[in-house]
Amino acid sequence: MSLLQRCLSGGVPLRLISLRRVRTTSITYGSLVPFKLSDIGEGIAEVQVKEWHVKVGDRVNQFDNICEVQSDKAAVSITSRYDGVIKKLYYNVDDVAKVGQPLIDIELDDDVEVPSSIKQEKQEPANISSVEDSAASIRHKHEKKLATPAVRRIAMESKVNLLDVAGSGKDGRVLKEDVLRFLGQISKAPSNTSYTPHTSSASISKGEFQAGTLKDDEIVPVRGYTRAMVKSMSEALKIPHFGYNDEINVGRLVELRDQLKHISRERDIKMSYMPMFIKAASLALARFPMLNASADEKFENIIYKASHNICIAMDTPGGLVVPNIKNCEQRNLWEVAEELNRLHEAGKRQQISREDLIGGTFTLSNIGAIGGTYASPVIFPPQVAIGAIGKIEKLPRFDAAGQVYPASLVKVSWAADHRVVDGATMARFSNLWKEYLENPMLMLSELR
Ligand code: CAO
Repeated sequence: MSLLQRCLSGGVPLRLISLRRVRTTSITYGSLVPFKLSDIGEGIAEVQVKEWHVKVGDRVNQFDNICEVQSDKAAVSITSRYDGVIKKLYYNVDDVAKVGQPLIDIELDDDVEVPSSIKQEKQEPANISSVEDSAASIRHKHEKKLATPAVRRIAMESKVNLLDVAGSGKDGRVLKEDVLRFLGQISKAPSNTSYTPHTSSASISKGEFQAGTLKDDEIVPVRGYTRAMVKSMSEALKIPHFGYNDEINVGRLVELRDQLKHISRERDIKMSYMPMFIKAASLALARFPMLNASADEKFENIIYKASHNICIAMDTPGGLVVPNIKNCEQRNLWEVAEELNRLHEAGKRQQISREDLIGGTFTLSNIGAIGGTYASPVIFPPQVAIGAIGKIEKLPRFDAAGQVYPASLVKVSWAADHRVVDGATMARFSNLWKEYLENPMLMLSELR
């Protein structure tokens, strides 16, 4: 059956066919095809292999998940372009794979008609059609249930449609036990064995070890998010930093958050302090757009950005990553919280997309979620300002009547590019941000 016939008979979604602009030929293969790592775009030349979903000998179909890779910009799922049997994996987990080089060898099914791009691929490195393919693969991730070939086989043999099965694995991946649970062969309660991120290299990259486990020197390759940190922080060294610190009384903010707790449960959106810090920053940036800005390369113009794409420094198993919440100026508190929840969950799985990492205009770093009072944050180029928030603490302060009372206080440490922002501007911005947080009703009254 041709690919087009399979498509019309429902075997392959038509939408994907149009995405991939597949050209078919009548050539049949029973031969070994090297599946090359496609050009992922953005000038990415290499990626780190994070996880294999297949092994040698596995049968795969088009669009089955092959592996997860991580560049210094984003995590990407690679899916198969072919039906066939895996004959070779070129890399181990944590190896660096080069774009345009073979990732796996697949022995194609004998009776398969193949897109002409396969024929080309045997002679040429990854090209533009590969970009289309990888785009289709990524889109496909959202349109089809993820499962390994082995699980697909169990589902097929049991006549179970995977779309009907709730996946408890990473990204909703359907695991063997999900199918068995669906068939009533194991108990209903999901097991605790659902996806746990790969942590061996992650714990190393985060510099935290079990006490006494390091007996010899360990060489740790600089990979993934840490590579991006090397680049951006080296660039940041060129920026003359100006620092400014203040103390905020967040007593009313703590009350507000307590009041929102039951709605938070109802809506299933975690409302931490962070969305409030972010929203207050966006409101203040509307009055101080020079802090939501970047300079052009020769420093001849400063571009004030209309969108408040506020970056959040995020501590993840893979290290520091700084995704951003787009258009905070248009979102209410719950919408900011929802986006933060989404990014936080993706960060825990090291699955933050490229789209979430690009285009940031201003950064907040809530180091107080871990601890500490003050920090000296480093600007995230090409931005011009960053704020680090310390831990909320109960400390004695005087009220208006001169009486000591337990105040909920948090310290903020700002850093700004002194070529663009002067100290007085930074202080005025900080005062306004502080006012919104000390009087949350003022902040809420300004929300659209
Ligand atoms: N003071 C006191 N408590 C705080 C706090 C603060 N500044 N910030 C967060 N908390 C509390 C939260 O309210 C939450 O408590 P509950 O479970 O009772 O609600 C708990 O700490 C955990 O918060 P969280 O981390 O899940 O959520 P968040 O939205 O506050 O923060 C994120 C999200 C991603 C910013 C945070 O998890 C994080 O990664 N922070 C580290 C940032 C970092 O590494 N900065 C350094 C950059 S330079 O290397």
